[in-house]
Amino acid sequence: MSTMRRLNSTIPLALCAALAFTSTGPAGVAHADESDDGDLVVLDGGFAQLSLIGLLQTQFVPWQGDDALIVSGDPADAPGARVRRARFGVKGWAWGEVDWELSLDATSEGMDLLDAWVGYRGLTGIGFVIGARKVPYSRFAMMGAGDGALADRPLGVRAMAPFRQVGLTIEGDVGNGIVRWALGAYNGFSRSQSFNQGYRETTALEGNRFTRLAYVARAELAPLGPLGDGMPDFSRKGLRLGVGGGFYYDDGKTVETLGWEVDLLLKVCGFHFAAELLNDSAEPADQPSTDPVVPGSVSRMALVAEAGYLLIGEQLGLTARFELLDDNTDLDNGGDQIVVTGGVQYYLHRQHLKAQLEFSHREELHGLSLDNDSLMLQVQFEL
Ligand SMILES: [Ca+2]
Ligand SMILES: [Ca+2]
Repeated sequence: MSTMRRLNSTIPLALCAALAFTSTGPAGVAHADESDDGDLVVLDGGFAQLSLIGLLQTQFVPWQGDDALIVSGDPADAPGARVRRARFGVKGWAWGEVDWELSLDATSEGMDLLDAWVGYRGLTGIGFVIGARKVPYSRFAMMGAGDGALADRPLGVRAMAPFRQVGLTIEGDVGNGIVRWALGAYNGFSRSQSFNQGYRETTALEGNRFTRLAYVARAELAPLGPLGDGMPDFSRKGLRLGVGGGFYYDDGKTVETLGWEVDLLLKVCGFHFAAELLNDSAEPADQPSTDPVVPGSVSRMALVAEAGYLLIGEQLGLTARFELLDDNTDLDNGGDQIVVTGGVQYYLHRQHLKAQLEFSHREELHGLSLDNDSLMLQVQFEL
């Protein structure tokens, strides 16, 4: 919750003041207006409160290399414009003990169910959530698609983290959010053919069909108080630190996958630093060990580090990201990549209305070198 921003450490505040002075000048307004962070449209019906949610992201790619492709994680198949995300829905509370969310996401085929869940919060320190939503695994994955500093999540996270599934989550917190934990059981995950396309998301309406269940757990620590929603540090408060770790086991019928991740998020005085290491290994569920047709086990990893700073008040930001991708740790091939992305962000109303211009370079460490760098402008409106 964005309103829970009380705990501060006082020592870094002096540093904050110094940074704010150098970045905005004597007349600069470094203090954030927290009212811009909440939902834009909130209706209160007494027993229930309801917020409209919506996300519209349009991308313009004036230039990119000839080898860049969406299936490979690049912004487009050819220079031009693309609606990256068009989403609409509602979320809210009822009777002070139930929260819920129902939203749709535009796809090439029409509209797909995105989030569809209800949570029971009637007990202190523990909650139960049923339905389709993101599984509690990766910090980058769980952060809202419109809440990053760069236009999209890291390639490594999109390739490695499971996102939404239908299932049951039990989650809780200790010490007013200093420790948070979550665990759950979900319909099994299903990977796309392409490494960069990662896990498929919604089989919400069809239910579980080709897999068994997947189990996910996550814990995170925020010893210096809440970090606030999203990646950029609009609040410009003193040092806040979050460390987390996630684990999943996907008990597939043909492939069993075990994944783990660790992550870090640090915010201070308009600066943010985020890092995440994701690892998984998949192996055939049944082991006819001598059959050469059955693919052997495969291990993958991705390392992400991102740093950004709000240069002017809460309007102009600079962010850079480094990624190391490895889609098979036993092979040296084109799947071993370094990706460097850098960009400038202009926020008119924080995450509600912003424009992001960024350049991405992908370096294939082995094998064929691909012409897949890209330049992209994204404009976002979020309710
Ligand atoms: Ca490799
Ligand atoms: Ca390249």
